[in-house]
Formats: sequence, C-alpha cells, structure tokens
Amino acid sequence: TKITLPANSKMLSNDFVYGVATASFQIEGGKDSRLPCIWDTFCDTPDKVADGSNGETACNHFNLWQQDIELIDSLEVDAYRLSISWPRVITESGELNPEGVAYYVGILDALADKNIKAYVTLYHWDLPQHLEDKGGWLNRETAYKFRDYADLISKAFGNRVYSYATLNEPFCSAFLGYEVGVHAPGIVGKEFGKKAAHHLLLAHGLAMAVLTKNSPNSLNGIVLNFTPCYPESNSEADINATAFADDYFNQWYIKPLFDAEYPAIMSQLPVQNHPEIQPGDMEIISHPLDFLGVNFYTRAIYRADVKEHFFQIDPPEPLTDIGWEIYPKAFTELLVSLNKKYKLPPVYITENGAAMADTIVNGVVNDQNRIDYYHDHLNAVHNAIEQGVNVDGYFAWSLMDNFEWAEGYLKRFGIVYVDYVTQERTIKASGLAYKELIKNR
Ligand code: GBH
Repeated sequence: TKITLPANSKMLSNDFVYGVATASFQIEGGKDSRLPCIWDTFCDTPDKVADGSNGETACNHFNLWQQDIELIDSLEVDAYRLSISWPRVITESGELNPEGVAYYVGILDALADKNIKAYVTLYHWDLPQHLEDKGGWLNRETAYKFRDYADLISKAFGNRVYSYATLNEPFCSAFLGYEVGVHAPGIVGKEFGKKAAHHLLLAHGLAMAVLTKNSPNSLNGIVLNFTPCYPESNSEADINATAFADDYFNQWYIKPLFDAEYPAIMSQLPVQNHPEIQPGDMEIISHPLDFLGVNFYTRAIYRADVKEHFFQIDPPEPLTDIGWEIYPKAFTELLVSLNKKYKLPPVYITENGAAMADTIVNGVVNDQNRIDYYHDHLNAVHNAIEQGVNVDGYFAWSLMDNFEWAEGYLKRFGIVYVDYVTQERTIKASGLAYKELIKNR
C-alpha cells in the first residue's frame, strides 16, 4: 500500500515538484457566472456524453474552492495545476470580466498563502461558444482571439503564476473535436483535423510571445499528450503503419514546436486534409519553450491495413476501468525517445493517472490498483531520468473525481473521491499514499 522510489532517485529530492491537476470545465460548475462554451453545447446534444450529464455543477469547485485548496494543502503537494475558463474571464466583446478574474485571483492568492506553486493552463478545451459559432479552431481568427486572451489575463494575474501552459493537449482538441467528433464541438471529417491543429499551434505560438513579454519570470510552455505507438508484429508492414500513426497522432504536435515543420507524412495525406499554413506561421509556432508538459496514460498497438494507413488493435490486459492498457514501460520509452528526437527544455509530467472503479467501505476508499499504477508510473519516470531525461516535476491526474468528458461522471480519476450528491470529498488510499511519498522525501 505504498508508492516508493529507489533511495538515490532525483525524484526524492526536495526540488522535484509534486502536484495535483484539474481542469476548469471538469470541476467548476458555476455555469451561470460565465459565457457558454463548446462543452455546454456538446453536453446538451443527445448521445454525446455517456451518462447524459453536463458541467453545470460538476464538483461545485466554483463555490467550494476554498475548502478544495485546504484539501490540496493537506496532501502536502508543492504545486497545483489548474486551468482558466476562457468564457469566465473574457466577455463576448473581448474585455476582461472582472468577476471572473477576481475568482481566479482569489484562488491564486490562496495558493500563494500556502506556498503552493500555481501551474496555470490557459486552454483546457472550454472554447467560448460564440467563437465556435464563427468556426472555432477551423477559423484562423480564433488563434488571434486566444493571443488577446493570453495578453489580458497574464497582465491581470501579474506575478501570481509560477508557470503558464498555453494549451492542454491540442491533439484532443483537433483530432477528437474536429476530426472524429467524440469531443466538443463534435465535428467529423478528415479534412478538418489538421486545419484545427494548425490554428491551435498558431494560437500557442502567438501566446508564447505574449507570455514571454508579460510574464518573463514564469515558466511558459505547452502541455502535450502522447500515446506511444507499438507494432503488433515485427513485420515491415506493421512497423511502417505504426510509424505513420505515431507521426499522425503524436509527432504532429511536437515536431513543429522544435523543428518548425510538420512530419514528412504530410505529403502522403490528401491535399484537402492539409493544414492552411501561411508564411511565417512555423516560426511563430516554434517559439522557444521554458518547459514541455507531457501527459501520459497508455500506449496503442497498430497493424498494417489494406485501405487505411494503419489499424489500431484492441489493447491486451491489464486494463483500467476506462479500457486503457496499463503499460508503464511505454512511459520510459516515450520520454527517452522524445529526448533523443528533440532538444527538450525541462520536462514536467503534467498528467498521469488512472480511472479505477472505487468502492467505499465504511468511509474508506481502498484503491490499491490505483496506488500500483502510480507506483509503476513514477518508477517509469525515474527510469527515464536515469537515462538522461530532464524531468523536473510530476502531477497526478486528478486531484479529485470529476467530469470525465465524453464519459461523464462514470469514470473516476481522482486521488480524492467525490460524492456528487453531497459534494463530500474523501481522500482515497491512493491520495494518502501520494502524500506519504511526498512527505517522506
Ligand atoms: C486527458 O486526456 C485530459 O487532459 C484530461 O482532461 C482527462 O480527464 C484525462 O486525460 C483522462 O482522460 O483509445 O487506448 O488509444 C487524455 C486523452 C487519453 C487521448 C488516451 C487518447 C488514447 C487511448 N488521451 N487516449 S486508446
């Protein structure tokens, strides 16, 4: 029932940052105090979210944030990763909304009081609906709107923020939102995904320039998710198909940041599926980063396919409650391979965690399988550090159970249990194990 690391691990030094992470739409509720976003609309569309739920109340963090910060503090973490709800802080005419700003300033000041570093993500998927009505991430203009939002909010927050991430997982926004449509805004078509991705990356680059100017002392960067790709067999066909999938899903979002170009597979995509790149865009996108955030959950296995470039096979066991394979070795291999391919700035693991079915017995949540997941994955990060990767911190996803996007409230990623009827929080065994690891460094 413990999370342990080798005694000599860099991850046991006091300057390795341990934190917990959340995202605005997944925990806040307080829907009446902000503009509508694309996830409100998506939730209201039949059959999009597994349990037909929405983010109207979520964990009611909008009202309970003070006690939630006490909770975070009680876990003895060094840092808290939160996201800002764009539709809460910027009005439809593009001005700061003072109430929305005051809400986050309250949170940031409370964190500072407790010496908890604030890692702020500016965009964790809650695009204002009025921008989607003008084309959302398929409209280049949205990138400039994001830059303006980053400019206003970073001036308003002053020096309260330890680290800014521009975007969370542009892959999810672009591919899941604008290509397969399983996330908001639910648009489907192979011709859309890479166009949306380009505007997201452009938004990131434009915002990096603004953050570097307004907030030169914070660590400014981006958070990417990676699902490392493995071939089903050693056949050349499977290996090639896997490399294609890796470029399409993973390298597409990181290569432009460091190499100012998209993967070469672009030439194999039909022209109508290409991004619309204007002169100068790739220079903007490749703005230097102070840190790279890496989110890791699972890997994926591919085989060659006669019609498509690749085919993803069902994952082998063991699986988490959301059906994702538990394969920590891929975490080490991912970090080592990124470090080999790119000239990385310091890396933070900005999300890692597992959906597990929790059972509460007499008020105690025993989630030994989640403890095992954390133990194995923290050790996988340790192994990557041993192989030369510069990792400075780790954030558990998530602080507490919350609105798990298309899965609604059915899947629980928290190290704190949330009873959605009473809004009562109970620290799970995994939360206590995480706290012990941090305390006993
Ligand atoms: C993150 O997304 C989000 O940032 C966070 O908000 C969310 O709550 C959390 O993860 C948990 O979902 O079909 O086996 O190939 C992670 C998104 C997860 C997308 C893994 C791709 C591939 C699984 N990624 N997924 S598989």
